[in-house]
Amino acid sequence: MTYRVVAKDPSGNASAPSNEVTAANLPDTTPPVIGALSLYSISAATARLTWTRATDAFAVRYRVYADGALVSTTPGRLIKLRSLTPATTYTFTVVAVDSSGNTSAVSNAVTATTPAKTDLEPPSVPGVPDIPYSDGCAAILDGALSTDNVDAGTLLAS
Ligand SMILES: [Ca+2]
Ligand SMILES: [Ca+2]
Repeated sequence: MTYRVVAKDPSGNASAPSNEVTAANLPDTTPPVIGALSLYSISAATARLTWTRATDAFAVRYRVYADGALVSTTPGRLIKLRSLTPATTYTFTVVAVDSSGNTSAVSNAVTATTPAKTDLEPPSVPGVPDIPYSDGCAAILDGALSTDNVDAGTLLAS
């Protein structure tokens, strides 16, 4: 595509056009520079990782690795990994990839050990549900809560 610039004064008088310049759509061949990876929190089964923004002129996504295996790809800078094994040491790294597929160097490695699982007691068996309303397609279940020794607030029905 070619461009010229024309100047106009407040009275509407226009200059002659400038010389012409041509802008090519240059491919992005510059890889991103990865930011610093750090551990935000860890539990027996989960780890939250965060990192500073990679520098690149174009949109980057981040590939997150645990022990060298790709576990997630995200455009954000914070991730929660699930399904980790308790009492296990992991080494996490992240790589930035720009929209042209150029990859950064591997970030600093963060090594962390998940704690042993301490809550070994399952929630109580839910009570028999009351069904105060049913139209054949949907039913409302009532009065069938479980209790748990650690956190009843996160119980999930299934
Ligand atoms: Ca780039
Ligand atoms: Ca429990």
